[in-house]
Amino acid sequence: MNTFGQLFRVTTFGESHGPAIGCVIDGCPPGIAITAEDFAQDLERRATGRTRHTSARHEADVVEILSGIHEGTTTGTPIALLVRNTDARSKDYDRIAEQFRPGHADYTYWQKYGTRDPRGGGRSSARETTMRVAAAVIAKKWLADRHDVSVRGYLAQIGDVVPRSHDWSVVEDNPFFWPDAAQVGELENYMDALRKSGDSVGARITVVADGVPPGWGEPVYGKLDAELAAAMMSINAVKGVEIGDGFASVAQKGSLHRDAMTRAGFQSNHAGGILGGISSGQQVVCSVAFKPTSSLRLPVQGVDVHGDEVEIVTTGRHDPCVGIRATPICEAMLALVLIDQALRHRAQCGDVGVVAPRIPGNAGG
Ligand code: EPS
Repeated sequence: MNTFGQLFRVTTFGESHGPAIGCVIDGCPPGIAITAEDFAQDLERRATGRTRHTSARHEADVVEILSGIHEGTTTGTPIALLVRNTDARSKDYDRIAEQFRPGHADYTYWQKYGTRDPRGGGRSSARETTMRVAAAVIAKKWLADRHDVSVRGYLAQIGDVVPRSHDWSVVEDNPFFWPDAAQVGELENYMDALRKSGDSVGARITVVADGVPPGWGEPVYGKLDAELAAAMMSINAVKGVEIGDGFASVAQKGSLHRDAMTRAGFQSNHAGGILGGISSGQQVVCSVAFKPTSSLRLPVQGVDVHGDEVEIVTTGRHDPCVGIRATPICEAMLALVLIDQALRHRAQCGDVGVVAPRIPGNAGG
């Protein structure tokens, strides 16, 4: 399945080392103003090769609009977007074409399909996330224009390093999307040492949506939190998703976890803005755990396609921490879930309108 969403449906296609990757968005509302610049900004935030801390592969990542946008406005017809691959170096994969990198999808793709495109991991490459980010540029624009909803995120942990303070205004000023400017030097040193060691490390991303009105999300099988979990889990290397306090809720008492309500607003946001699968009007808060990437130059015991035991060494251009550039990807999945749920809510409950009393959703995450 390469399609995501029910009413705002995104289908992505393409491999990391093929001629191009792309997507088709069906069900996009008409009248959204979109410029090439809108795509460029978010694609640049996600791209490799922009700092020494990510893969050195330098893709131009220019979006070509093939259909569905006329004179800077969506027309309501299918939107087709294309990004050409310009810096694939397939010979890097000659050596491991017949091997399964431990911890990688190489083995499971082989077991499922009986064949695979080994160049850059083919379809299992993080390169596929480019098109999610591109599609979400349109989703973010609609959410902002129609509902004043904004989506943003930051790197909340890398290895065992956590931010000592939180300032949204510095997140976009450093290559890590890190909210504590005083720690950026420490992170640079951490990443330099990690890269030299040949190893990789995991990370946690937190994404939030502000301004989501109460009512988005379907209460049983299409819960907003369930769809967020599925959306985040569909990103390469993701191993965990939390909504609000997530796994910390296990150790909490109900008297702490419930978010008290007054006419002036909610008093806390342990729930992460979702109750019973439906948005409460508070900030929607989602945290995502990324595993350490598996393509390492450090040797590891493995098996090849002939069933022989081999020592596997992966050279080439790889991310020592895929979480470093995952903030825009998690934002994208949050935006895609929200636009789809908003359109579904409009379809079924658009006539209901605002119901009293409406408690201000002013407590942060
Ligand atoms: C990736 C390996 C590297 C990354 C790639 C993801 O590329 P290559 O396949 O050429 O070795 O650069 O990410 C991108 C190209 C991208 O745009 O995100 C991997 O193993 O997943």
